[in-house]
Amino acid sequence: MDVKSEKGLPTSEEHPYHRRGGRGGVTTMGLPRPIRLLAAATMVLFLFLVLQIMRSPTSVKLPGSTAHKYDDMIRDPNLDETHEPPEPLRRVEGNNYDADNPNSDRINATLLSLVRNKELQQLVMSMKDLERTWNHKFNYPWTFINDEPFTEEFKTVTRRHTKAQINYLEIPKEHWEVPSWINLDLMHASADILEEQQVQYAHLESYHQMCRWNSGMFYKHPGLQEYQYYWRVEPNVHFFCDVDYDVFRFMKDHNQTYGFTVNLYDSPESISSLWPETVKFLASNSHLLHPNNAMGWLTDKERRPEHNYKANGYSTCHFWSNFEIADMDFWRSPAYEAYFEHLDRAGGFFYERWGDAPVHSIALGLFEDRDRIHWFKDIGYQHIPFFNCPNSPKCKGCVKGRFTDGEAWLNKEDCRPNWFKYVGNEWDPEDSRYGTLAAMAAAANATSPA
Ligand SMILES: Nc1nc2c(ncn2[C@@H]2O[C@H](COP(=O)(O)OP(=O)(O)OP(=O)(O)O)[C@@H](O)[C@H]2O)c(=O)[nH]1
Ligand SMILES: [Mg+2]
Repeated sequence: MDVKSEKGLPTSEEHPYHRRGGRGGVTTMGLPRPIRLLAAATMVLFLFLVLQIMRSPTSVKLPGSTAHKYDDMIRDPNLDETHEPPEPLRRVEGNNYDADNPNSDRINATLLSLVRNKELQQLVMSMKDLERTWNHKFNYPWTFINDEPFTEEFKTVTRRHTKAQINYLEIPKEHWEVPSWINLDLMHASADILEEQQVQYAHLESYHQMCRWNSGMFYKHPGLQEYQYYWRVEPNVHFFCDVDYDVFRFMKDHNQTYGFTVNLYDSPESISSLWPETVKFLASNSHLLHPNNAMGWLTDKERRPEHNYKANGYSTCHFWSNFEIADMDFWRSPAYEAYFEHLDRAGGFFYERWGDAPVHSIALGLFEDRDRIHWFKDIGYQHIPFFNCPNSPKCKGCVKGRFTDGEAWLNKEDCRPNWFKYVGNEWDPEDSRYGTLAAMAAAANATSPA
């Protein structure tokens, strides 16, 4: 712009800045045209960047400060390069994990799937992914459970997809049926109200039964008593990353109770009295609260105040339980048993639509040491419509850092920032929780029998 501007500002030649010129006293007008164009483009780019930083919704990170680092999580931590968690990690060496090795290094753990005969094809998809990425190396047994007998076709087809042992179990009627103290008229009337509030599956009785069973029954099955750890697998889920260590040994060696991949907000309408019932339970059982609990994560009302309000004090944040790698000793503990019993008697599995995800998550957040809850960041996972997709050369088939492939508003459902804020991110070297896993492994090592 070498001409006089309409506002009467001096031309570039007259303007004091230009007259002063750059290094060596060369004026801008003295530079060749391509250099001037380059300078102008650099200036525009600089202004654009300044504008972007000023428009950014989060506060600028201060070095070493993690306090509000994840408030809005403009950058998904799954974009950071992801490696394996810390040692000790058990790997395949020779035949130590062969399916037919009677003295293998496997521990008492199983892949576990509640599934219907009609979901065979979807289950096979899940099996193929998990066998390809992990279990063909470690050969942990599969356990399929159903409220009806499995068909021969189901058995024949599933056997084709693994070298590992398979258990086919049927759920005892008394574990599955609607309990005697539930008033069926009230249950149907409540389902009408839930449906008006757009709560999914409100009238689907089996869905309520499934949620109750997953909350407080599955680990009581006689066929599971020999197992301590399980990896829950649903039909129609996907696994994207090669995992080259024994995840069950990882849980044991690092003193971990529960592992998740996705952390979400729940529909508050489906659980309006879950937190009030929990508070009632705590009133007479406060001694069960773990000193290092995750109460802040459970009760946050800053991020989605309306959720906390509608759920009467609960943030609704939960571990998405269609993926769980966990220690059943926690569910089998007197503390959890008492809590489940209280909830079961209150009736919310049928008068509302309490899910096993918020029930498990609240129990873990209250009664377990929060440092014994692990984010399996390195396990690429999808259950429609959400993902956990890390940035690692071991992963194929998902987009790193993508949380959902559904509508954009679904991104709001991600509750990880809340988890990071109150509990921390064990994978982030700048985070106070970094190194926890190594410390837990040292503690487990110190207490394990020689
Ligand atoms: N055997 C049996 N399994 C069930 C029943 N209802 C649900 N399941 C299983 O329980 C798990 C959860 O059920 P889903 O229908 O996937 O529930 P969801 O994940 O909340 O819902 P989607 O988003 O539709 O997948 C799956 O492994 C199902 O196969 C049932 O009545 N009988
Ligand atoms: Mg499902």
